[in-house]
Amino acid sequence: MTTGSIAHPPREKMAIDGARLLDRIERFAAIGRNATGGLDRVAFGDDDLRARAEFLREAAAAGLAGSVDAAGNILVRRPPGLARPDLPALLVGSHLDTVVNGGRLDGAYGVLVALEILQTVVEHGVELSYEPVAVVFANEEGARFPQPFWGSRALAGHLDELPAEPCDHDGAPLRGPLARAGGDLDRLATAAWPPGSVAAYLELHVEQGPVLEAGGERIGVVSDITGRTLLIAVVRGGAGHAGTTPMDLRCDPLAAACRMVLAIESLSREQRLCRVSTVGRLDVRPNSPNTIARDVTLTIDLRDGDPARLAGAEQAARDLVASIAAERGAEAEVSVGTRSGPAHADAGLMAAIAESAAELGHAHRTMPSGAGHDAQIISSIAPFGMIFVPSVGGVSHVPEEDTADADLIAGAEVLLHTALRL
Ligand code: HGY
Ligand code: MN
Ligand code: MN
Repeated sequence: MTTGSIAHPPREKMAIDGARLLDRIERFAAIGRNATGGLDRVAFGDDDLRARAEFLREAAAAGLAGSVDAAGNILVRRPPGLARPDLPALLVGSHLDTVVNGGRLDGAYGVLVALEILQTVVEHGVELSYEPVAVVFANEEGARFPQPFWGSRALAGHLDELPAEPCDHDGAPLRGPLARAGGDLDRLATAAWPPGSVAAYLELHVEQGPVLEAGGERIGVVSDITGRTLLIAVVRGGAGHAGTTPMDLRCDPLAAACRMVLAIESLSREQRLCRVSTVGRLDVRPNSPNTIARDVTLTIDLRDGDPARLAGAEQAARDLVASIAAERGAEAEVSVGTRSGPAHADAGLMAAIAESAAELGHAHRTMPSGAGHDAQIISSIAPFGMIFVPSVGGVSHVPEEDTADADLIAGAEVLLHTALRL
């Protein structure tokens, strides 16, 4: 993407309202906070709905125009009379939903900066080369409804990658909760943006890893986003009494699943078939101390920057589930939760981010993302740029997730200057 800006106040005169941003971050950090300080704001749950409503209230109070599309994505635009719908959009955003017991910044930071940027542009009477639109993508994490990147897939028109009747891990349908959020499963196709309508997508996010903190840089210029495959394996055995069923007559799916967990870890740790491999969720039924389990569901999260390695790791995972189940006389079936290919950031946007960081005096480095992001889905319809700020201790998806205020503000300033460059 080439950069070239039209006339507006000099960049050095433009600044976000840092106090306003930090205040919003703290207020949203309280929505869905649990007793241990983590956030349980899983997509389309009550707390997610509260955060979404609050975001729309903040946008309205700032004189901006908020709306919700059929996928449940929130879109915020400049008010009528100012907005230029004839221009391609500069989409800026992230997500508000969290994992279970997650952190206050993963996603929320990016959407609150997007709101701040839009408000700042309007307050300064700035005209950009593209129409700025803030976006809150629905269900990025897939923590309850295992269709991660739900909203960005719909906006990008990837409806073939979404189940017709999505359900959560317990089989509860998405239809109702989506409607409560303002979406409409029957009109999902209307959420797709026409080709050419998005000039670029920018996302600001906490790094969620240790690289920037260890290197002493304040800004990460993301070059690539990892590919990710999420498989759902169901292992079925024979439930029974833990005290009376002889060991040689058992078909214990939980014991089989435990062997699968270690074998999945080995795919990356020992065999190096992919960069990382994780079983993060195990659902045991009936999950009773003195009952041999009837069936077990496990999630298999595989990641790598190379699609061929990812495909090889997926086949190896399928093979090990089948062989361990067969050894134990259990049945097993594996389905795909999601597959998202690796994505490369746009070189022009990377350069604009790096120039903005340098102009603002922030040390920066180019780096890949081991986490998945909506940007990799949007990359199929528009060039993307992604900015990281350091994560304290390199941790995320935990209550301890944190970033220094100065870094939070620096990231927002770099994003603003990047948008002004386009
Ligand atoms: O799982 C991920 O990489 C991201 O946090 N959704
Ligand atoms: Mn996350
Ligand atoms: Mn995220």
